[in-house]
Amino acid sequence: MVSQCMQVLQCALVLLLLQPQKTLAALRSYNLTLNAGTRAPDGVKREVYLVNGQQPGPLTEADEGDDLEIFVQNDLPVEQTIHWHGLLQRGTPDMDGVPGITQFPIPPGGNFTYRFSTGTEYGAYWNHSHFRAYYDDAVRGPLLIHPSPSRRRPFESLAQDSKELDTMLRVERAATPLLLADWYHRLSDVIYDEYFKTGAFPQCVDSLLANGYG
Ligand SMILES: *[C@@H]1O[C@H](CO)[C@@H](O)[C@H](O)[C@H]1NC(C)=O
Ligand SMILES: *[C@@H]1O[C@H](CO)[C@@H](O)[C@H](O)[C@H]1NC(C)=O
Ligand SMILES: CC(=O)N[C@H]1CO[C@H](CO)[C@@H](O)[C@@H]1O
Repeated sequence: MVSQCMQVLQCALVLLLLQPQKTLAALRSYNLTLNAGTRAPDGVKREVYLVNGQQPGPLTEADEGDDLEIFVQNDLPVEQTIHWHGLLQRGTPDMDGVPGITQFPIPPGGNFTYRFSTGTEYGAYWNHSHFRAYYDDAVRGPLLIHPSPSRRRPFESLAQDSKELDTMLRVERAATPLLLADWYHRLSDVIYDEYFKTGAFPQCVDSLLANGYG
């Protein structure tokens, strides 16, 4: 009996050790406040929608497997939802941020808390408003999920020694996402209305932004 128990314990221990190296998932909490403001990202002033007073919003980082809890306060005059582009939301489809499909839109003055795990997904993502075309008004931001240390990197074989590999891993961790975006000088609702009247989407944008600069 005792030896069976020991064996079971040993098996459990071996199984634990065989698991891919996994650090404990952390809970990362964020507060996003959406409101309207005036900015001139390419030199031309226009009304923009801001996330925590910025456009695009600040970089959000997490480690693979982390849980995210994001409180969104919508102080815009229009309805909103936030979509975590590319994340599969396995087990949490109601956190996908698609209005009319997975949730009611967040009304002006309302709030919503998104709770989900990054699961086994990692890499460079972005999050954006999923209501009408409001992400064109700058309701978007970069989301970087760092891969678990146990994952093999494609650049590993290029390193001559462990010191070089450490440097590469440090550089990977310090990467700065570059968000490129089409930019119009009018609010997306104005363009949206034109689109519904004419059936043609205006293909000529006024400028291009890189991390919010024209
Ligand atoms: C988010 O806002 C709530 C309510 O204002 C506050 O209690 C909480 O500490 C904030 N969380 C973060 C991560 O800033
Ligand atoms: C979020 O909205 C609910 C429902 O209107 C409200 O009861 C709650 O106080 C709001 N939470 C915060 C932190 O503003
Ligand atoms: C959790 C998360 O990714 N939050 C980011 C979503 O995008 C806004 C900008 O639109 C950032 O401010 C958030 O940090």
